[in-house]
Amino acid sequence: MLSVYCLPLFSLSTRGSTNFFPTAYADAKEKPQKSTDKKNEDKSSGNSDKDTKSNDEEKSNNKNKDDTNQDSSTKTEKHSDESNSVCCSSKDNKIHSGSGDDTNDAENAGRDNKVSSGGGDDSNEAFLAGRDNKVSSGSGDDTNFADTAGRNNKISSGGGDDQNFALFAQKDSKINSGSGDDSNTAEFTGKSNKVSSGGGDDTNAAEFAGKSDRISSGGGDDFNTAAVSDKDKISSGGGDDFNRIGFDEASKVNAGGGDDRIRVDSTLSGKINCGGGEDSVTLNNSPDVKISKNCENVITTP
Ligand SMILES: [Ca+2]
Ligand SMILES: [Ca+2]
Ligand SMILES: [Ca+2]
Ligand SMILES: [Ca+2]
Repeated sequence: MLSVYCLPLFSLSTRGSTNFFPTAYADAKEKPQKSTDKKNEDKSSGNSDKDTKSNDEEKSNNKNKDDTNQDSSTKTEKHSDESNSVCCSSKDNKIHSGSGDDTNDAENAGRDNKVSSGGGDDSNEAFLAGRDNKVSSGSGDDTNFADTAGRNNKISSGGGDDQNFALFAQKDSKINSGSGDDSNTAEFTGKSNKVSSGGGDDTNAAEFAGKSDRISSGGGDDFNTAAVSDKDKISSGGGDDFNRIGFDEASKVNAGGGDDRIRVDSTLSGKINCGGGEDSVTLNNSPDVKISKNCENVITTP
């Protein structure tokens, strides 16, 4: 079950918009409260399997509950479309699907889940899981979620036009989206998240995401946003990129080659380096942000 209740606040649909302030903040902010993630993690990190099992039994009505590790279906390569899930077990679940368009879920499933989906257009999710989840999809246009999922999650999506989300996760989530035109989102995710997209025209966002988040978007014409999270760094490489920071402090943008646009809103301090090309910077309510000399056009408001 995909829980697509949180979309990038500055998604493709708002690309180029000057309406920066995230009005969806109030609504979205409520979402983490329904999380049972911390509870799950506490339980799953216990040393006693018996403890974990009894906890699972107390809290779950699911008939498939299981106190042992689960290996869902296909260790062998299949070419048909699969739907695999593990639920309500303690930890160390593995889902592996081959080619074909697959749907894989590790839900309410403790820590250390591994979901890998091979080729095809896949949908993968670790939801209400503990920490240290790995979700990887190969070629094809994939959608991957680590949702309400503890810390140290890794999502890698290979080639194709992928959509990756780390939502309501704790710190240190990593998203790596490879080639293709990808959309990567780390939201409400604690500090030190890393989002890397390779070539292709990518949309990356780290919002409401603690501090020290890194967005690196590689070649192509990319759209990057770091907002409501301090000490962030955006590196957009070659290509004509649009980078935005807002409601930040001590954040940095390195726009690289190409004709880039940078917008800074209500940010207390930071540095903007535009790199080569004909670049433009709009500074809104951010008088103390430093702009390098290689930014040819600077507009300051108010
Ligand atoms: Ca892919
Ligand atoms: Ca890119
Ligand atoms: Ca650039
Ligand atoms: Ca540039």
